[in-house]
Amino acid sequence: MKVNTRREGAALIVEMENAPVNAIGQAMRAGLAEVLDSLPINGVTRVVLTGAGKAFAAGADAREFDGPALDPQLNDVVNRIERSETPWIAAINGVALGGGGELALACRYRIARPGTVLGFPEVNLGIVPGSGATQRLPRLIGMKAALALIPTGQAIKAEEAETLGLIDGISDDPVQVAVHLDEGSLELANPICDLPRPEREDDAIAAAFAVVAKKLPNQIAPHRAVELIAATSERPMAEGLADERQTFLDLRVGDQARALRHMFFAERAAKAPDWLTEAPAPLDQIAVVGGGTMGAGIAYALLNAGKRVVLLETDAAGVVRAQENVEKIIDASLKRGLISEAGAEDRRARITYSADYGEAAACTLAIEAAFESMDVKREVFAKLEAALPAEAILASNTSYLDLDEIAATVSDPSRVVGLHFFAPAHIMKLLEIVRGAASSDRALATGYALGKALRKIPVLAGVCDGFIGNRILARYREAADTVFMDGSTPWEVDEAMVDFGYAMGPYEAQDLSGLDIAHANRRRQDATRDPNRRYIPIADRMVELGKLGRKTGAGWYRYPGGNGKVEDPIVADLALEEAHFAGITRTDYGADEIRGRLVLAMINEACDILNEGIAASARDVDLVTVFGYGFPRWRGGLMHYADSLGVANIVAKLEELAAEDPVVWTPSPLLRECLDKGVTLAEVR
Ligand code: 3H9
Repeated sequence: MKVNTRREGAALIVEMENAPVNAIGQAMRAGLAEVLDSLPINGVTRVVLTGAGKAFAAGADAREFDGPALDPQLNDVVNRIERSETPWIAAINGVALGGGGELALACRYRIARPGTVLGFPEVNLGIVPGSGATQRLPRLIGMKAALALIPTGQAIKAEEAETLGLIDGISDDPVQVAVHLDEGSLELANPICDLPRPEREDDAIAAAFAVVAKKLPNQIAPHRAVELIAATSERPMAEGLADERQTFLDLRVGDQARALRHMFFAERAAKAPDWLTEAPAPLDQIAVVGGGTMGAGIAYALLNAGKRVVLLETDAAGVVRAQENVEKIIDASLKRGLISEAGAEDRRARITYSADYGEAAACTLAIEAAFESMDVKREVFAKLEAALPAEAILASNTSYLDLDEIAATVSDPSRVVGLHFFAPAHIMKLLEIVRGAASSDRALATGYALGKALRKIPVLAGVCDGFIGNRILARYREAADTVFMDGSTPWEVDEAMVDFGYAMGPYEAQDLSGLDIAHANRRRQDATRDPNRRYIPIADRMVELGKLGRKTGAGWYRYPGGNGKVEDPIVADLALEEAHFAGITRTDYGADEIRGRLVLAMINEACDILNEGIAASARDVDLVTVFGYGFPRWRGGLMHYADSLGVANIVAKLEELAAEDPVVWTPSPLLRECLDKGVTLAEVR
């Protein structure tokens, strides 16, 4: 990490270098301070600040945020640049984010390459900008425009930045433009600190509070960002800067910032492990089997990634349905402006629908997303084996069936791997790559390569009922049903979990996916269920009553007119009845107890999953829960949250609950291991 300088005529070119994105760490700040110390330099009339490689600077080095703030501080460097007698010009050669954008705001003049991304994404790390963006940006582009960017972390392209007045020009060679900028333009450019305070815009402030409450609920930083920007019209710059700095420092050490930082780095660490050196199968032509919701979503995700797709169905009617399902997604994407008409046509040109597996003869990967029945899978895999080249990888999207049993249906089971997508498959980022007993490294590498092509978050999982995510989900739902049977209502449970940070509670979510799906799953598990484990029959009663969720107009809630949900007293009565039959005296659980039980049930199961090696690390569980199951990102994922509670506290509460039901609540051996070793869950696995 360094700062390179060179002279070009009357310009001193200062280049920040810290591959790959020029994150601004201590050494870089020290380098910039050294340049400032060296000024004025005889014959130098301007300093041109730029970045080495493809980035200008992606912001402060977030890796430093776990320790104390080290001198020199970025805000001091930024303030000095702004006040420098030798004017600084930002030649924004590539991405300028966070502290990178703040350095640019300290300059008198800003020129960016076409298409360059600029923004202040600090809220995504649970902090507000700490080097003046909340104060300088409103002065430069107005309060309303600043409120549209900083509180949501919204990044924009150079073209829009120019329209807003955030930058002064666009050029393919910003450094040369800066070197040759006429003195007049430079002299006219005031430092932002000398600009008048922005006008107060009450409507924009109210709108910004509403947006962050809706889009980033429960998060402190976005709300504080709005407050800091709103106050710019009322107080001097120095006062605003001091408040911003203190807010940044306070938030930086807070739980939300720690959790979001953890997720930021976890997301980037989600890639093929180093031991996986085998080359993947080519991914140009891919077969998808089954054109239902999941298969159509997978096919569309592949089309988005530029692949050719053969979507296979059982018969002509299935082919028509498959095409309709893909067309629905294309239409929705067109309506939302995500793709153009030409983009839609391009996608249509790359997909073939057929009931003839022979159409897939050139495919090197097949993803089966057919009906969840072993007989169906057996038939599909036999047909795939016969039709595709011998070296093609055969993947199953099964959610619950035994991948090893599926693999055993083909003569070379090493070709088989699980690729578990989440609905809607073209939107949800998680991809569980399920490693069967025989899965070859090539099959796994193909899964990772596909994950990369689709920009998914890949997580390796072992074979068990439900893999990582659905296994945790099953315990979450079991705990919810138990709380419901023993004292609460579904809406109390949902409210408790929404307050925790989920977008919706377990009952509303089940209404969306359909109660029949979980029901079919329970029937499949009847033969293997632990007879000592308590079984809550209310969901079965719901299915008997035809209350399958939104699709039937009623599930745990009623949806009159197909719209907003209303509580259904009949559902609450079902619990009263079942509890009466079972001789249970119901208890009135408060929201804290409900939340505690549901979250602990998940943590305990996740610990077993880690202990059995089904998930490789606590970080992987965090990725699964956040990217596949809506666990609040700002809590850092299930295991990060568990560590914030403390293993000893978790064990104590589980032991208390185990007195009630030892089968469900006995602490996982992994928790005991953590206690014995005195380590956290993140440290133990
Ligand atoms: C801030 O600026 C606070 C200031 O207001 C105040 C300070 C006083 N730090 O994403 P990629 C690493 S807060 C450390 O895979 P891409 C990343 O971990 C900051 N490391 O590439 C990865 O490492 P590895 C505000 C960082 O091309 C490598 O760089 N800024 C940072 O897909 C490549 O990253 C942000 O929040 C960082 N700030 O995307 C911007 N950024 O190779 C965060 C990246 O070891 N960054 N790394 O896995 C991004 O949004 C994307 O990285 C970016 C590139 C769009 C730049």
